[in-house]
Amino acid sequence: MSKPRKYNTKANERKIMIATTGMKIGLEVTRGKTKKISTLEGDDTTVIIESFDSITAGDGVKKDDIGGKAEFANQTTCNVFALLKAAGIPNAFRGKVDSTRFLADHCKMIPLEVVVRRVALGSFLHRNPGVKKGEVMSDLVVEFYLKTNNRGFNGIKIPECDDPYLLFDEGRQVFLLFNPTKEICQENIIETISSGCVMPDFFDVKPEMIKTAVRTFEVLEQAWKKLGYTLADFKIEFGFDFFGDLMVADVIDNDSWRVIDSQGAHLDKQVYREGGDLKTVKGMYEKVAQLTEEFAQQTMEFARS
Ligand code: AIR
Ligand code: ASP
Repeated sequence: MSKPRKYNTKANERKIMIATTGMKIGLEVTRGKTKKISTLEGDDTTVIIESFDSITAGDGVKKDDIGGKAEFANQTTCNVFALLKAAGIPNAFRGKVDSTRFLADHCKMIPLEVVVRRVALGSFLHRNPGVKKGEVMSDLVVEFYLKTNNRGFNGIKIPECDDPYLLFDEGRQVFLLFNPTKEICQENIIETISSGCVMPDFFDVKPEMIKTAVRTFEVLEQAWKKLGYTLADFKIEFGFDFFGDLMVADVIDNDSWRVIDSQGAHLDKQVYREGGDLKTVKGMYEKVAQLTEEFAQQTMEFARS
């Protein structure tokens, strides 16, 4: 077994665990399709993230409730972030509160989805028609998508699709947006927006985001490998904590990645996207929640190294 790398834990050491007894929920910060994020009364630096039983696909076109999913999602996220913390990857996770909720640093979120890929699957195949499904890439691919809402971003209308694929033109300090399901070429640019309207100092932060996204992927890839599975790809989100440090934030659960066995069978949301029955889907989420409990063991290995 290869020795895990050591990461800089400076940012993590600053974290203070807070007692959850007597904790009062404050205002709702945001609500997504599968979770809600609220502040704590009298504490601007902390949020509580609660998972729901809902599952969606295709930008919410397909939607169901699966009893128990909230617990599985919360358990998975807590296991994942505990491992990342042990590996020294700066992340917003503070600790599990109960079966469906955890505490995290209240971060100023960057409105981007960062996808890292080892195996060519999903939307990557649409954009790269020459690549074979399931091809393993020796160099990880890091991609960015703009998080949009109802086909818009900060008042800019983007009628073509939500969460467009994003390329950078650093010289002009702009983002070029594309429909993720179409080939990437000049004619297919759906919008050009100034990077400043997404984040003023984006190009200064971009290298650190890429480095952290790659490290995060490598840690989780290794963790899944030890259990006999392949982490094919994942989506993570970043934010800045109270101190202005860049953190992996939000959640990382079974909706966030593709995990496949040696036959290429999915343990993740792909089963739902492809029309699997809800009982089978629930079984997958439960299995992933249980499997990621093993990450705790690996957390110890990081602690010993
Ligand atoms: N993802 C993308 N948007 C939301 C999520 N959760 C994840 C998918 C997949 C990876 O990002 O679950 O693991 C790449 O998705 P796609 O569809 O671009 O191939
Ligand atoms: N996350 C998106 C949704 O929930 C797309 C997907 O995962 O398929 O609709």
